[in-house]
Amino acid sequence: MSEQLGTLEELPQDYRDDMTKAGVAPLWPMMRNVLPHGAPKPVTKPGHWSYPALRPLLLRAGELTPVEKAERRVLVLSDPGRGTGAMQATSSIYLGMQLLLPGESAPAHKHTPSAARIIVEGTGGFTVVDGEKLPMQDGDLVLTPGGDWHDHGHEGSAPVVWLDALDLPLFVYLEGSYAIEGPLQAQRNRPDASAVEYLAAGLAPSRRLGSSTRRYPMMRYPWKNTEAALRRMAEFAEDGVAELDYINPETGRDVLPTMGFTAMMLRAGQTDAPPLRSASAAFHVVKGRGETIVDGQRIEWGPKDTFTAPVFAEITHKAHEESFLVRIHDRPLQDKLGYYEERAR
Ligand code: 1HN
Repeated sequence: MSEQLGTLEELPQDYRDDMTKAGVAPLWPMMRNVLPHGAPKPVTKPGHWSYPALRPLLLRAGELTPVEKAERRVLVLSDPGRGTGAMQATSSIYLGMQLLLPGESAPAHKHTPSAARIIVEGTGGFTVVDGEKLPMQDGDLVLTPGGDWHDHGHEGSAPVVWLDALDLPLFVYLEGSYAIEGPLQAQRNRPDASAVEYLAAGLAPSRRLGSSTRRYPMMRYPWKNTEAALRRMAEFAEDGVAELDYINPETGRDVLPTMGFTAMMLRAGQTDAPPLRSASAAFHVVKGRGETIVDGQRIEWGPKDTFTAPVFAEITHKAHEESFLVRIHDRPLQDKLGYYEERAR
């Protein structure tokens, strides 16, 4: 392994000028920037967005900007390492808090990035994805896979807020991000698949030769099921944390191509120090209070807060009361690229 690599300043000015004119640059002064030794050096810094701080700002957006002028009325959660306005919360994950007021609707579109939403507050909101009406209740996970038409509506009487997570940064990086707009969708007159075909774990509709399944058969994961499953698991988890991955019920695999979702329950007083992971992560607090140390930075969280951790972050959670968190991460992407990794603490 070579030690110090040569610098740009060591090179004669005329040579540097000639290289610039020719549109080339030497690799060696920049090599360590793109290929640090041992582990990545993330630009991403841990972030924390307290819901009590965001909520009034969102409601003000509701007064200032009609949904027609916004299409999606969202406050973007920018990675502190990249600065306010950055359209990403981690290397690969975009996060935003979206507000829909009673009677409003957000127009239909489809786009290349995939989205998922975790409902933060309010009742009566819904998303229509590919003609399926997906009601939104606190803590529900609702998918909007890339390429699927989606529009949002609100039949309730109080503001509805949800957290959007998209793999947008990847698509922007790939110069592959775009949307197509369309008319509001006709809704099939039936409950969503979580209440029809996939009511119980381990059971899926029987297929006959020639019948097909949808690529995304289940697009709403009701929180009440997740919480009940975590609670039961926690009863037998001894000192361990109860953690459940959201999966596609037909394939058993991740629910979206690049983003994964993992729900976790911590009992009051419980701590958890997961291995260092190559995936970046955002944590959304469905309920509870506690603190998490991310790379030495202490984050004191409460209900509906959101916080982030860069790749390979050292993370220690401590719940002050019984808590439920959903971790949004990019392990599915890293698995596909063949480099997902966990390191012991
Ligand atoms: C989008 O389509 C939604 O459909 C929300 O609700 C946030 C952020 C960037 C690009 C597309 C939505 C978005 C978005």
